[in-house]
Amino acid sequence: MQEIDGNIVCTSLPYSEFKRHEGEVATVKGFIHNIREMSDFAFILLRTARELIQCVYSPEFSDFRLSDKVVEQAAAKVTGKIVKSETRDGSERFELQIHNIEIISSPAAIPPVVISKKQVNCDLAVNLDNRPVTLRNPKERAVFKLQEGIQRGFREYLQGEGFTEIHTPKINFAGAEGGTNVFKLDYFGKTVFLAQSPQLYKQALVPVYERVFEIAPVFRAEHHDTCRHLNEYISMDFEMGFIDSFTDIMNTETGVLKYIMNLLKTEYAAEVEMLKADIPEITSIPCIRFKDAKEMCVKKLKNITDMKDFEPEEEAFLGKWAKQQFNSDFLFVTHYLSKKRPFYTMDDPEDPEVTLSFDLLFRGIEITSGGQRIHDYNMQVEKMKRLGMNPEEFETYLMLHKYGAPPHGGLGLGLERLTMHLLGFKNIRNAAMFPRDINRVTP
Ligand code: AMO
Repeated sequence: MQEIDGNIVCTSLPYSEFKRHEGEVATVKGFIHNIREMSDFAFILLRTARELIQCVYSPEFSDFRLSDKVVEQAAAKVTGKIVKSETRDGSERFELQIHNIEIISSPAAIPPVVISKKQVNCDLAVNLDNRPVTLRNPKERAVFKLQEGIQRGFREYLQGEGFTEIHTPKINFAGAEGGTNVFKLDYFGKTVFLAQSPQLYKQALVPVYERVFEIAPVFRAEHHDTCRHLNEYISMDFEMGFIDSFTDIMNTETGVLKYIMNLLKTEYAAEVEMLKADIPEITSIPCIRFKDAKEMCVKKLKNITDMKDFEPEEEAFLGKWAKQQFNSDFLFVTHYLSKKRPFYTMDDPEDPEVTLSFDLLFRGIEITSGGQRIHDYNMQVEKMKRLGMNPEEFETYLMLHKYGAPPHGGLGLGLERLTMHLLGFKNIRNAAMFPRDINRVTP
């Protein structure tokens, strides 16, 4: 913010500053979001980076005359006096009494979807087809501002705990998690894969930095079209060395989530309020073993056939159970079956049928997988062979184990999944800025 001849000039004078500058003249740059013309005056809402500023036009206090250039979505420089007014319920509000509007840039067409109302009222598909425009709607953009807060919280908390931020390659010679859901790519005549996760690299960096984290896109060639799967999503991963138990990872995740929720309540309060986000209170997160959770699901739900993993309805049931029993929106499920976890997962020495792993359910849906990894070279090679894998294909991954690794573990947390359930969305696409699914690669 600059002051020139007593006139405050800024691209976006935050509304919180208006009170302090009452009676002064300010110039604010933004987009004309909405115009409501009355008989002898008009309300013009100016959309700045994070707010809507109410501006009032009247020939009484302006030499300027509204013209057909003053239209919605025009980029404008509005100069006016900051004055106090009242909202309908009688509370204090500040607005700009327009002295002048300078149009900086004019749109060539009117938007294909109405974006100047409180929310975008159209089909999700139409909303997504027009994303560059619909994201201008304050409620739509608030979703991704809040998402920024989640990533910021993840980063800030982990940095405070001595983690180093890393970036690992997304074009890889081998798919990290294995299985069939990898995208193949022709790489100068060679077949390579898009990263399903940073798994193998984040582990390789444990002997380097001890504690690392990454926030980055990952790619999953999911062939099904569901409300909770994307083909590209943002994975928030961390990996930590010298752990005493896999519960160290769960404790770190609890700390991360508490920090994130607190940050959202404080620094993203406007978005939380606008989106009516239901921010959970976290004290501690209850835990249940997979076996016990499965037994409970089988007793309470009908037609459970898969005894090795959970169906979505079982997760939903467990979510409700955690709420009733512990008043918790979160539930850790631990000790998943060895058969169902990836090759790098550490088996429980007390019962090798199960692993030292966990998932975190949030309001009845999985948002995280994690666990302790194998750090011993012979143990890892032996497990790969047992699973029919060829250790020679993982030579660079196995350097981690061969040249000395500490006990370590980590997790992957799906950003869109967490956002979706914080905001009560039925479809994960609402929580993805430019979603990629089986039918959508644009815009
Ligand atoms: P996993 O494959 O379970 O584990 O993924 C971790 C978390 O990522 C999210 N997620 C998805 N979100 C949107 N669309 C998808 N298709 C999708 N698939 C997964 C979920 C899930 O809990 N390497 C391990 C993590 C680790 O052990 O560190 C992994 O990627 O929120």
